[in-house]
Amino acid sequence: FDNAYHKLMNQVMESGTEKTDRTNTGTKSVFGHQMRFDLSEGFPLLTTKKVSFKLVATELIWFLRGDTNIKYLLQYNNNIWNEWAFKKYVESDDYTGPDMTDFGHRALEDEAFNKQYKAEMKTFKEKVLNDDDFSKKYGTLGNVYGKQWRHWAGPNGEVIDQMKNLIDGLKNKPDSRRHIVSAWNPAEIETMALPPCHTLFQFYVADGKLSLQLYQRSGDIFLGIPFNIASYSLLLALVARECNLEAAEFVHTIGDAHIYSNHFEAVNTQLSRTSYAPPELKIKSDKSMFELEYEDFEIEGYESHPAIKAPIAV
Ligand code: THF
Repeated sequence: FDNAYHKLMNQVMESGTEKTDRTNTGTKSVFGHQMRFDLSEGFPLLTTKKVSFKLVATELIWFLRGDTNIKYLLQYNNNIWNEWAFKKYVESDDYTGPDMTDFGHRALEDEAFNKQYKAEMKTFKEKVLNDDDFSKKYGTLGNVYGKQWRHWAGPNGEVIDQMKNLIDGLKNKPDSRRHIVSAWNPAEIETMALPPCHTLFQFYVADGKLSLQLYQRSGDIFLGIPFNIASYSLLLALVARECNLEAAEFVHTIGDAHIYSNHFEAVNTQLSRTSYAPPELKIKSDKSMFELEYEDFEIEGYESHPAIKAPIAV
């Protein structure tokens, strides 16, 4: 599994095009890349750096619950979406602390500012966790994944549960070519903290086996992609289990596949490492996929190189 990912890192490092981006960090990128992961060979949690299965699983459960508020993630000490909620708060009229404009870059360059930022972020997290009114207002990321997957707003006020429709479709019409869930809702892009990177996914049934392909419009190769591979592989395993099918391939198609310029060193470190055998996923419950909790999952035999720290571009 690591090989497919290393090939992508290598390709972008060697022949990617330099490009500026929304976050003003600078990237090297390629357009249009595909990787395939066969789940019968194990679970694709990368081994050439430690990837937190807990963060991946709690984020996916959060999507599946239809939740868009980071409070749930914070309860599991999952901080991967904090910056986007924090950004909305510090840009609002309710925020009266020190100026946090462009906090992502300034925290990296200015140690005094970084201290202030960390203190403000800590207060923000505590308020999201403990103050219900605050959490309702500023813990939410708007109409992101969970909303679109489970509660897409139809034109006449009806609510479309794309995940339930997907499961029904897979059970009743496995050969259909319409097993699609879209997070890209053009009418609601403006109301999202970040337009969805995982734009659309499709399932495919053949010979009693289930495959899943994701179209990801934009992929942060070093920080995001290892999460995305594990997350959609977990989704494939859950949907297969729900429909009594065997999980076959996760096909990962990426539009703008980029490495941020401040990740180059981290990427080279990872490229110098040799992979281990992949772990196995265990689900220790009979509950439906919509009721599963993080505690119901176990990842067995995960041997990996140490984590590699790198800054997230906001
Ligand atoms: N924005 C950017 N620039 N990259 C992304 O990957 C990304 N996401 C989500 C939304 N916006 C994005 C957020 N997902 C990490 C991983 C996934 C994220 C955000 C952050 C991250 O920092 N991972 C660290 C560990 C963090 C920790 O331990 O708390 C890592 O080393 O893997 C793509 O979906």
